[in-house]
Amino acid sequence: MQRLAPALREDNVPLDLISLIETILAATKEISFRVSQGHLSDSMGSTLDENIQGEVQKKLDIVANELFKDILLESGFVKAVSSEEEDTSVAGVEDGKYIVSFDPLDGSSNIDINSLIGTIFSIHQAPTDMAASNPDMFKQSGNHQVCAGYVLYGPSTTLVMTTGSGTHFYVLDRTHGGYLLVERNLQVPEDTQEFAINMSNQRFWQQPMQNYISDLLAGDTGPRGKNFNMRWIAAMVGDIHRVLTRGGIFTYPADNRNPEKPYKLRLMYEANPMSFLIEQAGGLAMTSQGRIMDIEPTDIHQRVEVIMGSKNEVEACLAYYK
Ligand code: AFP
Repeated sequence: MQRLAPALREDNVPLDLISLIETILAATKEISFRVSQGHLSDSMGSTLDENIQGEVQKKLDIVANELFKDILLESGFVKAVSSEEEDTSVAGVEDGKYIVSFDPLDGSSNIDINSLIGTIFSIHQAPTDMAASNPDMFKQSGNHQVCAGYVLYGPSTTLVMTTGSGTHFYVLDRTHGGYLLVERNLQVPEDTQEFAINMSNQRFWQQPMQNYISDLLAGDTGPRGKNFNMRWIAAMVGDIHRVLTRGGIFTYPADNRNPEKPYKLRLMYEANPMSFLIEQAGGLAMTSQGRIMDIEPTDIHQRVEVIMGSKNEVEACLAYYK
């Protein structure tokens, strides 16, 4: 099996970007170790703090956030970082060539129950005409990502990443401490009979999503003429990993629980990187209005509607909005 750096060189990834990716992955190895230690490490449980998103921070959220921030800012490659856990972006070096957005620990509610969690990251070129302290550098659409990926801390620690030449799948080999390529060019099957949505929010959804899910639930006697199964991991990394490996549709639709906050998932830290991975694997990544990666961000913590996965199923869902 091929190691990470030669696999990236084969895709003509620039050497400084390879070094940056290796820097990010060094931090994921430490997180992977802490996660595998579970309650033996002192990172379990909640803090008394809330992040900018209004969510209670877990200790491991903070540990992971500090680790990624420190390792990236010390690397010399990075002009600024932006994290789901930080109020605003944090400046690195003025001549850094890249900016990195990350969700240090996606699926935090799963930490204490020993279920799936992961790290999501997205890399853009740093604009040369803005200071490192300017958060506006991050207002770039997903189309401009040069790399996106996630590390899933599951029974095995897996990395799924794209630099724009397909979506590739690696596993952390603890015997030599590096990520090994196990599958090139993942392909999301075009059709599926599996969907992922938080059903407990059903009463808050807009009518098109209500109608779509109700037709899936009607099964082989309904308009879709086939049965559908449902999965919900409560960590987008886990749900998207399943979609990338065996197909499916994943959605976090708009809802009217709080009129000020119709969407849950974050554009920079969740939706854009996952969209890049899904599209590079032949799937679709949309809102009900268009491609997620076409969105021109107005805020680094912006939230967005998400409908992504198997091409034909995403199209079937979007047809309800027309
Ligand atoms: P955290 O990053 O705060 O843990 O949130 C995870 C998440 O944003 C996403 O990964 C899940 O799909 C979604 O929230 C789960 O939300 P529910 O609370 O609706 O299950």
